Amino acid sequence: MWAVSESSVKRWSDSGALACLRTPGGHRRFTLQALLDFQRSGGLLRSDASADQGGAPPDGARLDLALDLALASRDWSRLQALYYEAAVAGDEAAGAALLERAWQSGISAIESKERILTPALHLIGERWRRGELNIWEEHLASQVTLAATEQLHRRLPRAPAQGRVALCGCPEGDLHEIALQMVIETLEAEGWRAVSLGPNTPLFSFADAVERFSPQLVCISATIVHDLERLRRDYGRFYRTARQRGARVVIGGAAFADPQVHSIFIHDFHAGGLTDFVEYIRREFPSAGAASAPPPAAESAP
Ligand code: B12
Repeated sequence: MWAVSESSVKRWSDSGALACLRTPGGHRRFTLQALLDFQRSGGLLRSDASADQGGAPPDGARLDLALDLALASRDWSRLQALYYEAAVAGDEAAGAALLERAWQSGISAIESKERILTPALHLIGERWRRGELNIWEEHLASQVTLAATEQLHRRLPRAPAQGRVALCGCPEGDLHEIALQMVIETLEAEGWRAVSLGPNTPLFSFADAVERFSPQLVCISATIVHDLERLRRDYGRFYRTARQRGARVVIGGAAFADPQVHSIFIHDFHAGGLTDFVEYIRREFPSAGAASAPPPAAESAP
């Protein structure tokens, strides 16, 4: 964490500057709070820490420290900023590590998605719009996000399968697939089989897929609308097919803020985010278990 030698840490703890607990066998144990207190009180700076390494701690160690502090104090804007830096730099390992450590510190996968990734991506969009970010940086950030969130998702527990199927996709002309992936991961954590049609799926084809998979749920994520008239034309058949097959239709995404788009997409539920979405599916499909709660912070990594 501070890139100092073991003997420095022993010296600080023996002098009482860095509080420690002793195991029955005499080993030192440090609570996160004790480390943070020591750091805040300036102990690290006053010590001969830099001399151990012949200078200031390396960037990696400083980043680790910043992340630990932000996680310990649930400093969401700092966490967003740290994630933003990793994403725009195309640093998939750092993005994945941030999500992993957030999980270990008791932040649920949904909370990470809603309170860290989403605002960071919105900021990326805003900076791109203002000409402060290059398109390639936005592309890198998208790739990092898709990979990092999937990496964590693969390692998390899932509720037992209930034999339920959800069909998910973005309408034709919409290439924004990150929210879609978040929805799919959320469903899988809840024990659903989520069939992804991916971004840019024509609605008439969505309707065909409903006939093929007979899902209980259809989830549409729309960020932008490409051809409003075409959507208007195709949506009617899609919705009728979904209803006839007994599927509920859930919509979400920035495109539905437009009243014209909203009025075309007749739906059963309009999700503002993932939290209200999970509440909805748990309420409407009650036997689906819950697996998205994080472990207690004291527990070891999953
Ligand atoms: C990444 C990105 C891209 C990437 C997408 C890569 C990928 N693989 O997905 C690329 C580079 C392809 C792209 C392209 C374009 N983009 Co773009 N993009 C973005 C950016 C930065 C992030 C999008 C994102 O992933 N957000 C994160 C998600 C998780 O947040 P969210 O959508 O709000 O979703 C949350 C909730 O709404 C909800 N939710 C969403 N959907 C659903 C669905 C269900 C069922 C449920 C339950 C919940 C749910 O859950 C999420 C969880 O928090 C946004 C900025 C922004 N404000 O979002 C711009 C943004 C959306 N893009 C924009 C634009 C203009 C474009 C282009 C037209 C640019 C161009 N001239 O080429 C193209 C259009 C491409 C196309 N045909 O779709 C504009 C749209 C403005 C507008 N309203 O018209 C934005 C807002 C940027 C800006 N500030 O101007 N983009």
